[in-house]
Amino acid sequence: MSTEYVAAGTGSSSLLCSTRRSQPAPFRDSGIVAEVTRISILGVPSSAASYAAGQDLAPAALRAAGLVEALTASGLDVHDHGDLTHQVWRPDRSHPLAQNVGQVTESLQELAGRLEPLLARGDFALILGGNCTIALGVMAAMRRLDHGTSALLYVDRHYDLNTPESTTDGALDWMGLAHALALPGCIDALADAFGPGPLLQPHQVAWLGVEPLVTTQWERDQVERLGLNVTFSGELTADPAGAAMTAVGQLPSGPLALHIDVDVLDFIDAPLAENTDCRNTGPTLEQTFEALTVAARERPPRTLSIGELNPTRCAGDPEVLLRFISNVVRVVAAAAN
Ligand SMILES: [Mn+2]
Repeated sequence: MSTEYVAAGTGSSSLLCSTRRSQPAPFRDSGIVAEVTRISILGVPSSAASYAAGQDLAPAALRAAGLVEALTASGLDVHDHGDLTHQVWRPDRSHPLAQNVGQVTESLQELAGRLEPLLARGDFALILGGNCTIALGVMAAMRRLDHGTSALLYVDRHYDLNTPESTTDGALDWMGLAHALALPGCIDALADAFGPGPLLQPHQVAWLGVEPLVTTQWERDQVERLGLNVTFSGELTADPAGAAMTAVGQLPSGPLALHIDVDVLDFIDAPLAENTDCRNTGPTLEQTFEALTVAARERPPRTLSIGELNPTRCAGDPEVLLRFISNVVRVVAAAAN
């Protein structure tokens, strides 16, 4: 397929350089200059779990808009490992309620396999999706590390707890955490793809930014039944730092993964997400990344994964990609120092 529309908004990386802060990220106030953590970047250019093609173009769009240069310029030791297998969504008429489940599973296994050695040597990993299902590949790699009970701060407008039985659209990108928890009705091939038992126990996840109006009854029933940790969109918008502290405080103390679905953002403030329903609701880009930065300072994470960014959405507002990159740099710097 043509990737021509990737170029939208990518010609102004010089603007990023002029607006980005020029000082290196400050070290923690211990008075000791810490060793800079190596930052490893992996792209997962897949839209197989989407409603349509588009998210597969996000890693290239972020790089073209200057992501790597912005991280390097902030004093970080950055290693870009390139992209995993490119997958473009197409209708899967053999599995209408779990579209492209084979491709999705292969992509996540590939991600887990590539990520594990990077995490094992102590790198911080920045994973550029792709779909929100990448969080499963990240948590699979974290589990293989065996560094204690890992934790996932999942920043998303949705719970992603649907199953092929709870909805009719067949898009796996809002079924990922259902499969991580191995909820009833999930596809075994995906739920069992990372080894025995559920990939995650309910207490290992804290949701931040959920909008109750877009949850399904099935999802609300699971939240109630399992006693899941949820901090809602209204709380995130009213007090980003407080909401982040609440969510992090709910998690076990092992290695932490941060994940953001950009559909948590008010689409009019930051038109980045595949989902265009989030207009004039939800936190701004700056509020959301304030929360992520506070979380990263409170408990330095091992990974940050980005899901559901469709670069065609900001073709008319290319600067939003530069704002997004500046904020990603802020979180990575907070995590790495
Ligand atoms: Mn979402």
